[in-house]
Amino acid sequence: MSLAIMHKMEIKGLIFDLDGVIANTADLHYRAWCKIGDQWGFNLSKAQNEELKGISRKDSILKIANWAGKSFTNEELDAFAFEKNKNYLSYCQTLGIKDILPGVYDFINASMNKDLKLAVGSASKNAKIILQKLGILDLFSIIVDGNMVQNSKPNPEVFIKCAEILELEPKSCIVFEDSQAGIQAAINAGMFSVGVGQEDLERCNHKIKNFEGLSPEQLINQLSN
Ligand code: B16
Ligand code: MG
Repeated sequence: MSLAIMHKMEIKGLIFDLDGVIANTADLHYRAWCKIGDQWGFNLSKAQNEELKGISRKDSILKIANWAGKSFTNEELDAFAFEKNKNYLSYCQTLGIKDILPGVYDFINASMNKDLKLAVGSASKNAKIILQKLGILDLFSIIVDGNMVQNSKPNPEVFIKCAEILELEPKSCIVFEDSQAGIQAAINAGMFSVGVGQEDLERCNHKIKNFEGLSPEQLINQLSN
């Protein structure tokens, strides 16, 4: 049996990152971090922000303080992270169906019709709140979020946990990710990875601009080629 056919037959589960894959929230995280940086007279660049994607809130504040050359106690860092989250959630107030990224809703529905098992694997502790606001919380029976894992991406913990709950082998799963840390987490988990949005994502098996017009069959075909 050719490798291509084997791959097609083996894909049984799809694991979606949230911020930047399902929802247009990556810019809101950036805005909220910039507001913290501003207080320290530090400008968080877009390139630095790319390194924060997929990274936990605590690890993000540590990185930003380090870039800014600031040294804080643990309590101070927690207070900044708390403030960032308060601002982030206030920006999320107006989130709705319009903020689901192009084609995602149709792709998810088509995947369910093909009996593929679905999960969300996100570093965010706000994942359920965000999915609720988008109106698609009910689409996912399995959500592994930042409250359920100890280690940030690129550690594979979040995706391994998804596969365990889905009762699938990692090699039967495709991960959709917008961050380099997330792509590396998928590789570390032994899963296929599809980079979403960013042209310059490295080491993923396949890249898509977004899900518009894409069917699960097409995607699995493209992955196999
Ligand atoms: P929170 P993802 C990640 O979500 C974001 O990419 C990252 O920017 C954020 O810091 C992290 O969640 C933690 O989010 O502060 O809401 O717990 O991309 O893994 O869905
Ligand atoms: Mg993301």
